[in-house]
Amino acid sequence: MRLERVELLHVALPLVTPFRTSFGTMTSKDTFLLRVVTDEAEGWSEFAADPEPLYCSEFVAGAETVIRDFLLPRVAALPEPTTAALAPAMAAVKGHELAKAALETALLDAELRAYGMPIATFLGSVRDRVPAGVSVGIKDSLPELLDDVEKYLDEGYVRIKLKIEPGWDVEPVRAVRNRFGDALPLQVDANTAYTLADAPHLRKLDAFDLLLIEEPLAENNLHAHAQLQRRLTTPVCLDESIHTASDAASAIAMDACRVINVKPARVGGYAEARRIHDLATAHGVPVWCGGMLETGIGRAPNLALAALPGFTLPGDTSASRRYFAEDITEPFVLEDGHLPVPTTPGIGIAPLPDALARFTTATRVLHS
Ligand code: OSB
Ligand code: MG
Repeated sequence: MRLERVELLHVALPLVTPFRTSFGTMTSKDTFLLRVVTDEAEGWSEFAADPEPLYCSEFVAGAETVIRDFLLPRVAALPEPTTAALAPAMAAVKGHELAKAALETALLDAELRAYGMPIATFLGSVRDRVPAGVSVGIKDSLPELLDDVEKYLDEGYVRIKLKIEPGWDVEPVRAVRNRFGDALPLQVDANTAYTLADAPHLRKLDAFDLLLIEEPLAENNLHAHAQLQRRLTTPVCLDESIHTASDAASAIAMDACRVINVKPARVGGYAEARRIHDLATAHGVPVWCGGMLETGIGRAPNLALAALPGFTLPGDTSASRRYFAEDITEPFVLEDGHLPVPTTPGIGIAPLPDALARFTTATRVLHS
């Protein structure tokens, strides 16, 4: 496979409703897509983070620079830019997992298309559809939250995740439990908003039989998460703190988490995501597939990953209309609480030319 061209397309898609978390409020998905052209096939990917480094340290303009100046030159210098060769070639560049994931996934898409192989087959997926959960943002009032949760349950979502922060935690969880009952699969995500001093308060959540509490403490503080886990019966789940399979190994060894949110972008791509799945599964630690409000380009391969056998908890892989009135691809539609795993070669989806033209704000040729 010879790399002939790499394009970076800035896109901006309005969200159907603002999404508020402990780190900020998003009203649109502003990111970039990568399009690679090889002598055998074309491939697509989506950068998962945002214009501002609030969820993680990476951000759109930074990732564009890192890909253009540091990652792509190393990849273009490879005699054969196969997916397997990519991570070793990029390893000298520290961190920047989301930027690396974008480049690796676009080339993986092209490589798999050249082989005629769906990503689900490549990864070892065992299901043709996956149960869909939904991540519900912080609201201005409890009635507003209950209305939103009710709407999502009516649509068929099988699990609810509530975003929490100090001042919006025990009461919203109590309100949702009171209204929708103890059988509802329910979990919370703090996006690093608490400290160990909040442990007595967070213990109050133990009364509500939550599936997990996601990233309650500072990013990368495995020791603090392990100390918190000792004081909670609710399983701690890590998101932001897991950047590599090695992080996952440390976290499991320290009992810093009993569940892992696997976001392929956050861990440098699908190869590393599968390693984390394998490692966690070998330790009896359940994993689930997180989300970053992706367009269909990022969502399609995530659905394939979520169909691996160790993904035993519903993910944040919601239907396209939960995010966008119009997506950049054919939309993913919820059916009986599930989304289909793409079956065509590569990531199994591509932008619709019309929608792409309308949502693209700038195009840059990075390599030709
Ligand atoms: O912490 O999981 C998170 C969205 C953007 C950034 C971080 C997170 C999220 C979500 C929503 O919780 C996941 C989704 O629906 O894509
Ligand atoms: Mg999270």
